[in-house]
Amino acid sequence: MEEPMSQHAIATLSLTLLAGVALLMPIAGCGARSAVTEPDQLPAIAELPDPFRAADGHRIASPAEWPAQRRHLLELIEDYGYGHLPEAGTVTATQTAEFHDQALHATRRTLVLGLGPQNRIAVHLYLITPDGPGPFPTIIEGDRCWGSLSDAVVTEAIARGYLLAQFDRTEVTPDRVDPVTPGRADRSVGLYAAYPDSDGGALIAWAWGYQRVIDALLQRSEVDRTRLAITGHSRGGKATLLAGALDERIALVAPNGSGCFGAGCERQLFQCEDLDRIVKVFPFWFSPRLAQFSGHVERLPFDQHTLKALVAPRALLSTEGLDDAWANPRGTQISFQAARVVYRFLGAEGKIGISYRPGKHEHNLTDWQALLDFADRELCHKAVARQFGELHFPDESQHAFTWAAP
Ligand code: GTR
Repeated sequence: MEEPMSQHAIATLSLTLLAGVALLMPIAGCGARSAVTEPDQLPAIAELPDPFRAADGHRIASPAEWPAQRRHLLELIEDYGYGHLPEAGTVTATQTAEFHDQALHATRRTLVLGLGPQNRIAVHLYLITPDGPGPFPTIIEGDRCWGSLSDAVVTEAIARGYLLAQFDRTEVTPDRVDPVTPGRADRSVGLYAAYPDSDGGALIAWAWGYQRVIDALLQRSEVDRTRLAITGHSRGGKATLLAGALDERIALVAPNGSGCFGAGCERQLFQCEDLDRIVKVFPFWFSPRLAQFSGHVERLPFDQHTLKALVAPRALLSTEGLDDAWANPRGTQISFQAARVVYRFLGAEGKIGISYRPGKHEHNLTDWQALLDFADRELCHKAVARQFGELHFPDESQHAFTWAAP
């Protein structure tokens, strides 16, 4: 006959079970969770997934439940899409150059940031600060790898009173696959040399780069910590939206021409890039888990309106080229409309915008002017004539999603 369990044995067993449960708990920002449903076990969802559906299946009822729902949605995009953010660590900043640009009425500075373990990842940061008393609203752009900001953009932004901060996201992690581990971001240098076991792809590493630049900027008195904006183009726009979804310190998020896994849409496709193609050509941008959705986008538990909703109620503007078909401008409108339902639910409908211009895949002065107008309105409370909620394509939202705000 079995011995009855003593009180002590029961207590010990409960503690062991508790410890076992704790091991399965999600640890935000500290690597992959151990208990994640495999993609082939997830339900098929033909329409854009309902952003109000909580982890236990209930629909949230009020904005008071949104912070918890937001954490759930963040887990979905990290677990299945982009991988997990490595820890923040500390940031060092060393100024290497400074000169006053008389014609521009601004001071140009170059800094070298030291990021990651032992501050070993060197990232150059280029600041252009308007003359006059700060603190200034600040716009961060991470595409220095594609060249410095044009004179026209710099002149207009400085004249409107914005501090510009530019860096090269590929100094955080290069835009290439690891030579040894197929399909993963490069582990030989940069962030993933420091965190080789991370499940993150290049996009979340670049988003991490935006966050560390913000850490450095927040040490500077000329930067207005309440008026931080970020922007980037195409793959840099995907990283921009992701950083904006992750980091609530960012007041305005402005991805440009970012398409598939940016401001686009994975389920509403109009002769554009799709999940199957992007995980084949750029697997190292993502968590390895995303490739398991190839041929089964309907199992993806989020879509790009989910990332946009994660920015709410902060300001979000996507700027798009009407002829940039590969980036899915028509699907981008649909995901804008879906995310706007969440913005409305949170009482912030006017803070999500979309701006189309004629033309193709570039980040040009027209895009920047739309961003500056939006920033003038959202960050500087100026009256602005431009509208940011206009639809350019027929309204197809009723075919794309049937849910409404609770
Ligand atoms: C394309 C890619 C797009 C976009 C673009 C870019 O090759 O398919 O997703 O990121 O590159 O970054 O310019």
